[in-house]
Amino acid sequence: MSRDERAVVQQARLRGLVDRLVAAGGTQGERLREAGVAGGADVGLGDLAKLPFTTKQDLWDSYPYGMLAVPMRDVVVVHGSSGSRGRPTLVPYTQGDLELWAAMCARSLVCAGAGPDSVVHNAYGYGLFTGGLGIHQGAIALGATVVPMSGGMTERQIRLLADLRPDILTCTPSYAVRLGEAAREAGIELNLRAGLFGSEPWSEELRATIEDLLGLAALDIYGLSEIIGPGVATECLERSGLHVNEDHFLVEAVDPDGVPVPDGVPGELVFSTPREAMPLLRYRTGDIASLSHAPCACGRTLVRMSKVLGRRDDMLVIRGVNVYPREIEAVVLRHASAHYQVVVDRRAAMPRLIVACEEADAGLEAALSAELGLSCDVRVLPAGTVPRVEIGKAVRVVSWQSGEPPLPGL
Ligand code: DLL
Repeated sequence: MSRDERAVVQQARLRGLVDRLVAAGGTQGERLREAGVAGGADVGLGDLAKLPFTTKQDLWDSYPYGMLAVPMRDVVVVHGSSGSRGRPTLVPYTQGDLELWAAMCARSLVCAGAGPDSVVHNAYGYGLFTGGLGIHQGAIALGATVVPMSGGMTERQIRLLADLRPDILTCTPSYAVRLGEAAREAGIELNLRAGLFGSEPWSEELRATIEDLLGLAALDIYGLSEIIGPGVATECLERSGLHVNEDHFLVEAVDPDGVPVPDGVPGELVFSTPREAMPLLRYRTGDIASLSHAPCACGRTLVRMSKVLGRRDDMLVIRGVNVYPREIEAVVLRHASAHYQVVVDRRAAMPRLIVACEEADAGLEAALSAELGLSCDVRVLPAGTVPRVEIGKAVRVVSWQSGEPPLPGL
């Protein structure tokens, strides 16, 4: 679709979203009225930046069902986020929301070159988390064959990777490493062509590790429960940014004051979602990335986002130096294996960074200090000490406030 054609669709959907929020009369509707908006007819696409934001706090304030905008009888399923960063967030879906979500996840799979003949080995967790069931329904909507593995039981996963010979793998990037290592140990030959890895931040260096281990094109998929789940944005085989499904999810990148930043400049991603059960206007995700309107060689005309650079709230400030976990990962993977954990030692007044890994060359410590501008302690621990995450999201950064070390042997 050309940009102009799409703008017509986007404007109609934005107006519909505003109408529904005003009619539902909740927090978002009130804020719109305070901003002088009586209905969708009052806004055009160009006015988006003047409309009020919605935040995670708004969802927490109206826990459990967030800003439900339909009668409860129209809700067919509830999902949620793990709440690893705080309280859990629950998100309701109508039948229509599920159809939209499945279509978006089907698009993501198509970005990876999947089609009706594909076999999708889906090792995202099934349950409240949106990863497993989101991709599952997308694969079915595409007419592919989905193998609903969920996370964990790695030996059985390897067996089915060998027996069913899937061409597409979907899981977190950290679990992709685990599967790749296990497949290599078992000496099995894989048939994988591409993988959609997301739900956690990951670096280009981890991409290279995964591509080498699994012999596939490792693509990034981004999403969050509040907007729909996975399928908000996906890399195509060009691997040059994630195409945002902006016909449904309007995207902006804003500075800390909420002012939109130009293309190429990192900002906080803000999405508007028309989902029926819980429509959100200008939801501040906390995720930092930049946007690009430059054309992609694949021919898709959708705006692209960079890989997520970090979260607003997980930037570490160590002795006055700002550093995102992903930047640390990029250096670590050039000098050590993918099993690492960053420990922020806060026991003294001045916090220190400890990079715990299981094998590292002699250059890691110097590289960290040169590239991050920060001296770090590198601790090489016995093999198997750094936790492998089989289910859920990898925890790459832990804090050491007092008492026992967070990893044995530190
Ligand atoms: O993680 C949805 C998802 C499932 C996306 C499977 C991709 C694949 P939540 O549990 O609500 O939803 O967590 C959303 O995870 O705000 C980001 O901080 C982070 N995140 C998701 N995808 C990526 C990614 C799912 N590709 C939160 N890169 C988001 C970096 C990501 N961070």
